[in-house]
Amino acid sequence: MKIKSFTGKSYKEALDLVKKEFGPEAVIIDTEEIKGRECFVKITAAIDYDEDCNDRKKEYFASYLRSELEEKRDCWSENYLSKEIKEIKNMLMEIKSQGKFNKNIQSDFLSKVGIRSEFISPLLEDSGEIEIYEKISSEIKAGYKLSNGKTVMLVGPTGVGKTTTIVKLASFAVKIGKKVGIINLDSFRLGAFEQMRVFCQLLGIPFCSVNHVDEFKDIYNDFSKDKNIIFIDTTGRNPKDRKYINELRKIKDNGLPVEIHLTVSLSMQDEIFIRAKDNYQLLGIDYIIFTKLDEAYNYGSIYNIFKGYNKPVSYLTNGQRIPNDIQAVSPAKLTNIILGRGLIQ
Ligand SMILES: Nc1nc2c(ncn2[C@@H]2O[C@H](COP(=O)(O)OP(=O)(O)O)[C@@H](O)[C@H]2O)c(=O)[nH]1
Ligand SMILES: [Mg+2]
Repeated sequence: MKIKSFTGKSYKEALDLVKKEFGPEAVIIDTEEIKGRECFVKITAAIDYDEDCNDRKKEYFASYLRSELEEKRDCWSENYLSKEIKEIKNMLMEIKSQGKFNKNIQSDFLSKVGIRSEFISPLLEDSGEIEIYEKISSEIKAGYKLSNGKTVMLVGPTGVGKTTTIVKLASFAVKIGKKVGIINLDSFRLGAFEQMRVFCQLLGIPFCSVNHVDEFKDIYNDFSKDKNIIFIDTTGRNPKDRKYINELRKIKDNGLPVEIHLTVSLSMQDEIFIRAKDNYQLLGIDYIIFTKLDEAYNYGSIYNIFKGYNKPVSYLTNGQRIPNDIQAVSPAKLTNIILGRGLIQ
């Protein structure tokens, strides 16, 4: 309990002083009017005041503040602030590099589908995923129609599937009512002639063999007279063999209306065909056929080789079944295949 007297010129003035110091809880104990030269009023008031309790409260509050400050002290330290600023900076950098980040993902994706590194950067320039698709599909040329008057010659290394592809195409042409003939220039390889002869017998397709390119023109003119479409199967020899390339060249040099389809197997490294480009181009490649898609893990090589030769893709083959495993495709479908999003059925 605390007791104190307050004096004022009037009762009100003294009471105001009581209220001010003791608050509304104050209890008036005594009031006295003191008269003299000047009159004043003395009020004695008391308040229930637990000093100890107040001190405990103060101490509790002070320790609470101390612990709060202790806890937050790190927050205001220079290290803490610079760490925070660094984190914000990193976040901003990450947002800024989001574009670059996406580019890395796209670049990884394109190399996974087998597109060579030299072709990846141009595809990524100002490109999102849709733009990459659009760039490839607007760039790549594909599609072919077997029609009357065509002479289709397949060239390419041994074992890529030239003979098999010709048999597939010839059977298809027969099926749609075309008069077809096959000329074999593959007599160099033991058994190649026999293989083709058996196929032609089975399919009822006229067949002839040319042993030397110099005889070709005369035999061709005679053989093609009553036919709509002629297929020429060639020896698969090493494209580095310039003599072989020069021999084959004579066929086109003779002015015959021959379309040359370079046959590329996806089960072989595209490097082989890219390095052989100069030699094959001497032949005057008109189209590219990609074979053995069923044996490939990715299809980016189609784009790589297209970029090397810049010739339309006439056919894709995806198996050994004759005549089913072959088809011509549109640029859109081929782009999906290259990007691993669509498969040839
Ligand atoms: N898996 C698969 N094998 C094929 C394909 N095309 C051809 N082949 C096979 O490849 C091998 C060589 O084919 P061939 O036509 O003799 O090749 P060529 O030497 O270029 O005439 C044969 O066993 C064919 O059955 C294809 O698209 N997929
Ligand atoms: Mg062959």
